[in-house]
This record gives sequence, structure tokens and C-alpha cells, in this order.
Amino acid sequence: MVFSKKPLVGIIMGSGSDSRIMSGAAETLDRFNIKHEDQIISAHRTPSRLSEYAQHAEEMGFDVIIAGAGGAAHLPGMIASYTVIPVIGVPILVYNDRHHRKTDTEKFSAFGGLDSLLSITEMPSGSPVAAVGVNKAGNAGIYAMRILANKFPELKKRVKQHKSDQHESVVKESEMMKKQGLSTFAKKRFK
Ligand code: RP5
Repeated sequence: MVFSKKPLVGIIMGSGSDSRIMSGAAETLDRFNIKHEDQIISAHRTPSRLSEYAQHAEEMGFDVIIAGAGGAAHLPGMIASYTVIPVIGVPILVYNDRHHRKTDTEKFSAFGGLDSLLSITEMPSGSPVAAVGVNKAGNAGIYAMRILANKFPELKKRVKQHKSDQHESVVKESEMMKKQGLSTFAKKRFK
């Protein structure tokens, strides 16, 4: 079931390099057939696009904006300053040696993502931004769905189902651990 023909969620990120992490939010929304519009808006490199986007988001009637950024992560806070649409910030752990890294897994930041986490959460009183954990874009997708579930009863049922599926999968894994013993379980799980 598709809940709306138009996008309900705006996903934005500070750089194309954030897309690997931010795709987690899109994948979650896609699984539940929630339409989203995705864009790159940099608070620092494209400041004029930032205010234009806020207006665009209002015109589109987005119910939620998911905004991911790394380092001096001003994107979620600045978007929240321009609009009353709820913003969920995703702090991203970025690399600081872009030109020397050999693989994507070598990404790191001087402050381990704490830089972006604090930039997003430490908003002044009166201008709130919700935030998920560092790189937890999937959780932002789930949180957006919980907000949308207040509007779409069918989605609420599916979000509740997702919760009970999670419960079942933990119980199942626990039963396996009990049966196999911790050492065998751990060896099999991480082999
Ligand atoms: C931030 O700077 C972006 O959100 C990104 O996480 C980080 C690095 O951007 P690039 O230098 O890879 O474009 O603004």
C-alpha cells in the first residue's frame, strides 16, 4: 500500500559523500512504501539553497525532514530554523583524510562523530532538532514513520507489526543461544 502519491518525507544531506550512510533512511522508508524526496543541500557550501529548500519543503507539504551532515553539522539546525516541519538530524561520522584514504572503511573524523552529534543536538532553546545516534540513518527513517503513523492508521499497524517482528527475532536468537551455548553461538554468528 502506498500512503501518498506525493513525497511525505524530505531527505537531505550535506554532501554526496553522506549518501552511503543516508541511504539507510531511504531503505527503511522504501520498505514501508513511504515516498521521499532526496537532495544534497550544504549549509556551508550552498547557503542560499538552504533557505530555498525550507520554502520548497513547506510548499511540498513534507511531514518530516531527515537531515544528515558530518563535521560542523549545521544543516539540520539551520533547516529547523527556517521551517516548522519537524527535523530529525543524523550525525555522520566523516573522514578527515579524504585524499589519502584507500577504502571507504577508512573513514574517520578527528572527533569520532561527536563533532556532528553535538552540532546537531546542542540547539538553542526554542529551536529543537530531534537526533538519532551517529550514522543511525535507519533509525531516522523509523522515527519518521512513527510520526507519519499518527496520520495513517494502516501505517501505524505496520509500524506495530515491525516492533513485534523485532521482539520475535530476539526471542528466536535467544533460544538458539540457549540451545547451542554461548561459545558455539558466538563462533557461528561472527564466522
Ligand atoms: C559535511 O562535510 C557533509 O555533511 C559531509 O559529511 C562532510 C564532508 O563532506 P565532503 O568533503 O565529503 O563533501 O558538510
